[in-house]
Amino acid sequence: MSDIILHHYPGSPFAEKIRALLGNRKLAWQSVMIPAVMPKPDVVALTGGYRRTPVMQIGADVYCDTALIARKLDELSSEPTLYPREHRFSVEMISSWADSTLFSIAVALVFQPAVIQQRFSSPEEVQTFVADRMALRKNSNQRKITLAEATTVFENCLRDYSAQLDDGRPFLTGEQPTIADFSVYHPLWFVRNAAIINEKLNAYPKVLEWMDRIVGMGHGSYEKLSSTDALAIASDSKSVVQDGSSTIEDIAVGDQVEIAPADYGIDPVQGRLVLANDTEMALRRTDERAGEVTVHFPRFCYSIRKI
Ligand SMILES: N[C@@H](CCC(=O)N[C@@H](CS)C(=O)NCC(=O)O)C(=O)O
Repeated sequence: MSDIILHHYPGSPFAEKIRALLGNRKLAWQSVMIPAVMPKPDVVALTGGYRRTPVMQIGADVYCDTALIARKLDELSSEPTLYPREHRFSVEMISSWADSTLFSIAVALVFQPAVIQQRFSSPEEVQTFVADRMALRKNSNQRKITLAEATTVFENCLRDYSAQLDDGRPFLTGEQPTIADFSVYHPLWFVRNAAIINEKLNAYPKVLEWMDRIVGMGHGSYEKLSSTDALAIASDSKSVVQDGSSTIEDIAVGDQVEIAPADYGIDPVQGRLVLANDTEMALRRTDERAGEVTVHFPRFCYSIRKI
């Protein structure tokens, strides 16, 4: 059985980014279904407070944020890298833009009242979801994109991307898919799966063909796992991370720290710092049910402070 465990739910675009990557990387994994709204007691037992979706677990190591999860999957697979040296800067920049700006544009389109009402079966469900997402955005520094702005910018993006695909390239930067393809794919997947607005994509067959190339990669082979069993796996395992070093001024390995997303879903996680380098930070914490776990975060877009 594979050691990779993905905690996710079907409708999550960021989870779809990772499911598609698992297909592309030809990796086997275990699938734990989690709630789309709080409370998420089993997720929080693993992460220590981080609530966003998806989360990847390998034994007693818990990886937060798809920017970091994608890098880990790249390391674990023998497929051609998603971060080719000759395009690395461009694909990292496109990926970062798509995961933040393009995703926010898709959210503005998909969460407009007419579309959201089609997603849920009762007004109560709509209310619960909207209240949960308002809590997710509490203290967020992200600018809220209006529907009018999102509509125009989304159309511009599709038009320009379609024109770029006119030269017959199968993927965004050429013959091979890179991380940029998967980051641009998931917000478009979100729109394509939404009622009413999915028609927007029909005018761009080249973009749809490119999406279908990613859909065709599948999700890799997976088996279902319960969240209780995932917690037991964490508690029976030992983290692969040993104390490393810290590149953060005034914060050393061994210090008690608090790490939190810097954009939204700002739920802090506390523990003992075990490593902090240019791309990743990790802390160790103990939970009654998950045991001793190491929780990993990207360096970018996460705040860290000594407590
Ligand atoms: N930067 C994060 C963003 C993750 C994110 O925003 N995920 C959405 C779902 S697609 C989320 O967490 N929504 C609230 C929730 O699932 O509780 C990442 O790349 O993983």
